[in-house]
Amino acid sequence: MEGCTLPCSYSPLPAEPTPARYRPPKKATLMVFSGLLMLGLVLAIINGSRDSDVRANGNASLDKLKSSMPLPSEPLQPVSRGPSAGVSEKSNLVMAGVNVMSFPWNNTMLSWQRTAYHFQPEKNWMNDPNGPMFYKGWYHFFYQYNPNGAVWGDIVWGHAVSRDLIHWLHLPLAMIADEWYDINGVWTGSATLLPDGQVIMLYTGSTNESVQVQNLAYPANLSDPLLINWVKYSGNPVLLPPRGINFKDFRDPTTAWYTSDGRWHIAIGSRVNTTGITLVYHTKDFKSFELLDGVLHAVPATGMWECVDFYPVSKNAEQGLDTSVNGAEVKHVFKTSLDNDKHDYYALGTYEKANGRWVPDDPKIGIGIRYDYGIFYASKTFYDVRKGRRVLWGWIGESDSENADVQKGWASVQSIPRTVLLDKKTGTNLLQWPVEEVDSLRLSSKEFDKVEVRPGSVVPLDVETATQLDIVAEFELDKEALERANQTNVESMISCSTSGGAAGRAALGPFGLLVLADDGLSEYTPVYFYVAKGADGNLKTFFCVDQSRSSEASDVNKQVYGSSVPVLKDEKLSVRLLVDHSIVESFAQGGRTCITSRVYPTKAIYGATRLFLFNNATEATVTCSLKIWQMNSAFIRPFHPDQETWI
Ligand code: DQQ
Repeated sequence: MEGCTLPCSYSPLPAEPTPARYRPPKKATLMVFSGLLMLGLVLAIINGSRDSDVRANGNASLDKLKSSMPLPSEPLQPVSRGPSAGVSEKSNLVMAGVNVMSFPWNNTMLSWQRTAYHFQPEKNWMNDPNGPMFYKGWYHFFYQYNPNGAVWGDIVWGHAVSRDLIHWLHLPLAMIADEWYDINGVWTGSATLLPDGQVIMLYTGSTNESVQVQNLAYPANLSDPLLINWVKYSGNPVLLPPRGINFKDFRDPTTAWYTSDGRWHIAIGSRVNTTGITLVYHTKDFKSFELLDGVLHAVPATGMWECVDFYPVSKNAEQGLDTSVNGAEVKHVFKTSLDNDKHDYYALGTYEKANGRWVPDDPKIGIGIRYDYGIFYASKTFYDVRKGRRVLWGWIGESDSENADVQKGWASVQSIPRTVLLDKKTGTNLLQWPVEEVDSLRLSSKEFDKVEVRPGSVVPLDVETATQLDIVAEFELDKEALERANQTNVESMISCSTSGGAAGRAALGPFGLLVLADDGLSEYTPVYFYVAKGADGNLKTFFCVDQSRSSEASDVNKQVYGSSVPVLKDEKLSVRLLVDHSIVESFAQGGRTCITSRVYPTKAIYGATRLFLFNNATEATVTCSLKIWQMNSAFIRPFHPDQETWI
């Protein structure tokens, strides 16, 4: 075991982290520094005007729409519990430190927010996905879970199994906090399936003195396909924070990968002062580990790195790769979750076999690009040996108030699992797409062919209720308007939010869909494109979600999310949306850019939920073709032994 026995003292490490390479054990490397940067974002409150004639008129100007704000009841002052406990601030940083008025939520409204086909425990708090794997015919999903309430704390491992990644059976808790080395929390970890059939689970434990250590667990009975019972290794912990690393900055071991030196490697997130870093260890038996020299990756001013993920993607094939695959046809994805801003970032690069270095394709990439521009954190992939694909899970937190979470008795959902492939057309990003099994929930569908949406108009789409939908849409801007459009300084737009959200009008946008809307458009959430012509004559496309009018409640996040998205020559603008009550997952251009939002309407709920097209461009008419499916609910329920043949 590397490091010292607890409690131990730490010595400084070199200020400049270096790339990972093999080295003799016991070299001190990093320096301790405390302090977390919490980013407070400004709550966007945008007024509009109500126009109840919109649906009757068919086309009405979006910029006339207004939302009526309810009268405040009592002031709400969110209390941060994460940093005091070391990790996992509630994800809604937008509201942290901002005084907002709490909305008088009633049970009818809150019950509607529970999702129908996203994974959720029956009650209480959930956060990170842990140890996903496919084993003996079952997908296993573990997750960070508080069995005692709807806020983060008392963390143990929840466990569920599925035949298809959509319908789930809840199993008993896999691991509880019952040893000195995890008594303050059984935190995040990953599974490794060894070629001889062993299942290795490495996870972070928060000890009786709140030191972060790595522990080993394994199934009690490998012939049980449900892997119900887990054994914690008697020699735990298997890793202590190395000298020079703060004892609260050492967590979340990855799935291990095997290299030609005959050893398994794992990565663990940490930091040196404000530089986020990833340590790499190698091992032969998962009981004794050796720290490698340097780091896999480091980026200054990014703070603590959580839930690092490291995996290969194929440069040519449309298939996923097992975690140990490497070679000329492979790129390696490095992903980290920034504790500072609660976002996941990834970068593509090459993992050099000879020296164990990971070299980013773009030396200037820094922390990389976002997996998802909305709420999506602490994600983890696994290789699905059954279908030969890499599957990504992400924790989707709440963006309402903690009071509301306590009232409804649960908090957080998991994303629909996404396949991950390299975008072969650009070579610079990944494509994320809902696993094909979600299509099995599709019920009746409606198609709308070439709907013309004139500048400044809203068009209702008659799909009856619109709380559980799968929407596939393509948009085309009229060519004349594209040619006529003036060139602008697109760089000055910077982001979706600085271009004024869905209400900010320009020649070529915004245009898209209004989801989770009510008939009178007092509440609606635009998911939209925004095209601008740059000074060089080239078009730049943004993909955004505007939550500013999503709810009449004021104690929910009203941010505008989004980013620019590459649109290649001859590509149409395309989007897929999965709407499931309070969650909307949006995938633009085949999954090149994704935005997940949590939406908490007060009126646009149950049978009152509607769907519209809108075009707030001043010049261009937009033509849209869509196919929209009503979505069934998934079976997500407790397991009973007589259901073993289920599905
Ligand atoms: N959540 C876990 C930690 C991890 C954090 C604790 C990320 O292991 O760093 O619940 O959300």
